[in-house]
Amino acid sequence: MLEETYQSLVKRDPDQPEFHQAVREVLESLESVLDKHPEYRSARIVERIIEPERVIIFRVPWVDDSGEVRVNRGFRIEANSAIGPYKGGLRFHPSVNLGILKFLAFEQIFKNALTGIPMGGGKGGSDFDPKGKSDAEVMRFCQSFMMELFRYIGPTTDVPAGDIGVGGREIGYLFGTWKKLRNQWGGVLTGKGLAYGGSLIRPEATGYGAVYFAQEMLKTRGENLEDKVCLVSGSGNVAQFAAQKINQLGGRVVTLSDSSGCIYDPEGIDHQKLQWVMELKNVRRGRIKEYADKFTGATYQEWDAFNPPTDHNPLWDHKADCAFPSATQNEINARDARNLIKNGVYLVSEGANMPTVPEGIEIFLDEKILYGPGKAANAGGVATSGLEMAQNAIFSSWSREEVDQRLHQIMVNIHAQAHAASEKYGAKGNYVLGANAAGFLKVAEAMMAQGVV
Ligand code: NDP
Ligand code: 2IT
Repeated sequence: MLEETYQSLVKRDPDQPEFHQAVREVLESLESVLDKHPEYRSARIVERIIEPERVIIFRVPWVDDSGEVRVNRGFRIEANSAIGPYKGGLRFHPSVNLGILKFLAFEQIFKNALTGIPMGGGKGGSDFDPKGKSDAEVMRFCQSFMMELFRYIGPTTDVPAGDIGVGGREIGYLFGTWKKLRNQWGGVLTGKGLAYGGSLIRPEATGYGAVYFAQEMLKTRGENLEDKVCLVSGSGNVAQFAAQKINQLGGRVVTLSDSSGCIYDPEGIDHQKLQWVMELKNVRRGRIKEYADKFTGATYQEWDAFNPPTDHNPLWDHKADCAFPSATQNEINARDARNLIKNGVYLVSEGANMPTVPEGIEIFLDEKILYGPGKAANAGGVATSGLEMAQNAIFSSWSREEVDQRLHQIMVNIHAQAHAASEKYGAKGNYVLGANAAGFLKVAEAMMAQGVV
């Protein structure tokens, strides 16, 4: 039955491989859940969840600094609103297409359910590449993007946030345009600056959350992060704050990357070096390559941005204990997964969305390492977006300590839920099955209560 559902999805949208991949992983987890809940089969809950409630595609014209008119494509996938307003990030990257955003929106449904905050699933973005663009160009693009998107979003309807290529700068421009068009202030976007309704800890939340999730997994074996050697990929928002939290907890981060290549620093990317990386990536918008020129003992390996390593990714081929993939989807292939195991890695906590290919996941599960899939491990970002929405709704703001403590508790709860569900459905310690089952059950229950809508 689920195989049939999957095949009809592939037939309907043959050109969306990432979406197929994300759906397949969830369907594989659901057999035993649906055996216990035949009512979900007859109500076609699965078929309804995999079909987005609404897909919006629009033209985004803008004028570059030399006066040329450019045209990009904008998207918003409103995947599921059973438990709350659509919620999920915006991605600006040349690789963005409908299939990639549908996979992200689909994962977001379950991730958001796991946070315990009433948020439905959504995702959006554009094939616009902010890299190499001036601030003025990025602003004009964001204004044009919002001139269309504003019709569909609102603080209790659909609340976008950041993702790859969308950080504080972009959220600021998007928010300013929405406010002007609506003549209204509202918590319609999260990841806002502190000066205009943002939440403390939101920038840190995804990376910190992935590390809190790792701590919980380690606890099940009576261990912690002290002295653990950690591989982190990416050097953007998630990677930076995952590295910061690992350092705070006594671990040693030895790698970072961007779409051009990766660096390896066996002595560790300590607090001071990380501050330098943050300035490099967030202020100067430079390349990670410069790290190896700046710090002796570090090495750099280049790859082609539009032809990233398909054979294997050298970042995953170093001796280590833990890995925190925090760049993008499918950045760990089967060979990388085997290299990780061979080099001693026994914990993988995914800061990125779907960074491991299905064969890689199989290897991690077969080897019984501590493997935290993205929809559980990186849920701290959207959870703290939920906390930002709550603060906006009551026109208040909480202290750093308060938000961090709530984030920590949410990650502890997500771990506990995923662990408990894995046990209940006969695969103790399999967080893939646990997270998929626990997230699905919440959404399914809400959908059953609301009838066929
Ligand atoms: P950023 O844009 O801040 O950073 C992305 C990093 O990954 C950059 O270093 C970028 O390199 C690198 N990267 C992007 N695309 C590729 C690619 N195709 N190949 C190799 N490297 C690439 O994004 P975030 O840190 O926010 O997002 C990273 C991951 O975390 C994504 O999978 C995202 O979906 C996920 N995530 C983000 C959350 C958030 O709150 N921001 C929440 C949950 C998950 P370069 O500088 O060259 O572009
Ligand atoms: O993938 C994700 O969870 C995000 N990019 C964050 C979404 C959000 O609404 O904060």
